[in-house]
Amino acid sequence: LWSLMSSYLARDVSSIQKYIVNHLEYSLARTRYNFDRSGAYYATALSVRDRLIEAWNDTQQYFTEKDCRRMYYLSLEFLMGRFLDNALINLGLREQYREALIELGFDLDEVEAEEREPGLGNGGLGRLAACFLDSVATLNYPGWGYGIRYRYGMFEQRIKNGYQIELPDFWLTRGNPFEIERLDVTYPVYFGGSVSQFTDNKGNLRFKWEPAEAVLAVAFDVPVPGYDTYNCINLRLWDSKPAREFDLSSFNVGDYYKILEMRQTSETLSAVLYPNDSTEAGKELRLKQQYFFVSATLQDIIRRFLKKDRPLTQLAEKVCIQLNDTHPTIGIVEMMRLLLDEYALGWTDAWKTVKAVFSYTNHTVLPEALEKWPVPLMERLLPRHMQLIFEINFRHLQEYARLSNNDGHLLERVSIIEEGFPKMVRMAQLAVVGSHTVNGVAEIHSELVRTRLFPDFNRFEPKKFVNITNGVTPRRWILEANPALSAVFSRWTESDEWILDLNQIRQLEQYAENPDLQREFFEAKKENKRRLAEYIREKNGVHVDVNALFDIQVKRIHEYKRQLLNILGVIARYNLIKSGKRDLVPRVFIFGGKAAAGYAQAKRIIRLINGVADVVNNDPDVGDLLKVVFLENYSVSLAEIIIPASDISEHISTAGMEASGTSNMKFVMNGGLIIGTMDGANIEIREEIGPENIFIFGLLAQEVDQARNELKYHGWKCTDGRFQNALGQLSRGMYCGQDTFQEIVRALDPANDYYLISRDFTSYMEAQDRVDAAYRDQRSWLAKCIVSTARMGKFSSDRSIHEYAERIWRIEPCAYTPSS
Ligand code: DL6
Repeated sequence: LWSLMSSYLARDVSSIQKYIVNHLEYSLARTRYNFDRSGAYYATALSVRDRLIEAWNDTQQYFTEKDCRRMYYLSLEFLMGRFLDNALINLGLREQYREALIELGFDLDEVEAEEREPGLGNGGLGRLAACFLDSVATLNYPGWGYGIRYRYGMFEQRIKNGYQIELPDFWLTRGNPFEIERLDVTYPVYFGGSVSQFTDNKGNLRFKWEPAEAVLAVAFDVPVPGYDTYNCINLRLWDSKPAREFDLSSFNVGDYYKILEMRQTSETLSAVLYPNDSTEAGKELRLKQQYFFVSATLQDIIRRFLKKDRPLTQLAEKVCIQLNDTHPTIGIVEMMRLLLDEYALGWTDAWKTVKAVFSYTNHTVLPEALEKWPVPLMERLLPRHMQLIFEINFRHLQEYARLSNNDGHLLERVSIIEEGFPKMVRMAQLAVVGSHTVNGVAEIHSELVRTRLFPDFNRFEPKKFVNITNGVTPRRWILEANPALSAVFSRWTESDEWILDLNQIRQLEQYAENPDLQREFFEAKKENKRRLAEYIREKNGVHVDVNALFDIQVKRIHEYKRQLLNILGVIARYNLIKSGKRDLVPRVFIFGGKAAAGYAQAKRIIRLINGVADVVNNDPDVGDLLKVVFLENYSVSLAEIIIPASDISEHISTAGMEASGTSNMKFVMNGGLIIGTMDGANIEIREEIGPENIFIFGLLAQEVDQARNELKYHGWKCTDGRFQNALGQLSRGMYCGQDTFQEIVRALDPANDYYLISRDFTSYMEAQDRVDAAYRDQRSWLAKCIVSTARMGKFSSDRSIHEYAERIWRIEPCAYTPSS
């Protein structure tokens, strides 16, 4: 068997062709007469998957042999983007495949475009998880991702008459060639029922959960290859299927249709991804999803650990688990249940183990995004877990009572249970109590986590709180998205090392004024702008001039991200042109992003942007001086076209509200400058690239509270004529329908302007003037772009992952080489 299995797939072009054609014939059952582009995609993808499986098997076997300490990244979202291109790049086989396909009559880029992107995430948090997996694999760390295989990903956004329409995203219509269904890896997951007590044969009081419902979790594995390494790690996604356990009892009472109904309900469990930014509190299915995924994952982790004969008290020596936000926090309680009820550990040992295993990343300080679950719901769905939460809380409060000399107010704040009707379980408090380390995702955010979210915990356990600033993978976000600039990096650093060590591009800084490098930078940008302009022409039917300044804001539509401030600035610019001013820098404002389906105000903002686009783009007085474009259905693959084409991108959240942002990093790495507030990672980007290379405006986080008070109670009002003029136009319905403008104008009233748009408006416009002035001097602009890009090494996710590995996970690289 070994000799049959151990020959590796060849890497030469003609072998690759054979593999592709083999899949065409035997996996797809097609002939050369129906070898179309879609067939070419599937056959190519399956041939690549074979290689990934090869590397995956060897890597996993090696991790097992070495018995290395492993990290598991638990996340309800993984926004992976398309697989094929990324896999070919990481395997170092892109050119061979390109050639192989040419001879078969296909263009690799076109074949890659056949792939339907899995949208298994909302935005930054899910994309961060994907970047982290790329870095974990590349740096040879023994880690896995765990998540849910949603059958419906993030909805598909269409724009109809200026309004957002949501369509279901059934991304699996034609299957996913990059996953492996593991019918041999399944676990039952239980819900409901009751808890009974008994005394075991050692005289200890024990608890037994007798659930009322069962579903089966089935594993789907997605291999994640590292760049320039043989290591290939795993993203294990759970799908829900009906379990047979309770079928027989229903069958006995003759209710055949009830069985079928229950079976169908089980399948809906992993059906749909929930939005993260509308108030979804109390969604029963969401809580069930969280528990479903966590329960299957922990059973899987424990089974793997116990393959070697050893006690579970040693679990923390070999296993660490990172909670990506609070969504998987019920895992802390599930681990306690497993250790206490299934493996009969005592409380002290079990709790010590749990706290040594888990760590938690916080991704938001927005109060409305902090998860809470009603106690009655939790009692009904997970009765044993609710008992355990009360017990964990009781012991935690005893400890904090001792530490704080019985400070009642403090105890109320640190309690996992929030009093009220109904009582609520605070998942963030639970995550802090059950973890050994809590991290924020940028310096300012981690400071706010310490001082605003968890000041009492920070007072008594300051060492628990750390910062690890986010990062993004240069493989997808430079090498794959921007071949033109990648070539410039390699030429001017005389090597490809920057792909694995982004600090290498610092070498470009010394040539910032060099006309040759400037020309190459300029040409690369121009090529990327052309690509985007072509996309805009095709999708929106709008012609944009590639010599204009491309000003881009792409991210989820949310009031705190302030797309409204941007579009008010556009209106002011339009009015300036209408008043006869012609010597402006021509600009194209490009927007993209989805609004949560239930978030009415965000949807109105989309309507307004499209309304302004309609007026501006059709006004003959304006010409190429100003264009406005809203690109529908923003996604990872669209981001790969948009980001490399920016001259300026906007990261303009109300200070203190954006935890980090990660697109800000991608834009600067791709040779664009940014306009932004002192918020999230903008602050660290400014530190790295220098204040002279970033257009900062607006209030600081520490000024925000007072500014809100001034607006609400002390009559502060924006007297800027441009702002008032724009408001007047909105009120007259110049850009959009009545329902839209009324609510927007109301939100901009000083009494309601929570996001401080009116307050930051003038400062924003001044910053935009500085952008115009800087852009006019193209040589100095290019020098700024070069210097900024060259200084972005810190923001590689490789740096973030090294920090996590060293400071939180304490794991070591474990690289497999095929000859070893
Ligand atoms: O850390 C990744 C990403 C940050 O860059 C964004 O600033 C932040 O808004 C986002 N947070 C979330 C939180 N969602 N929930 N719940 O998506 O995380």
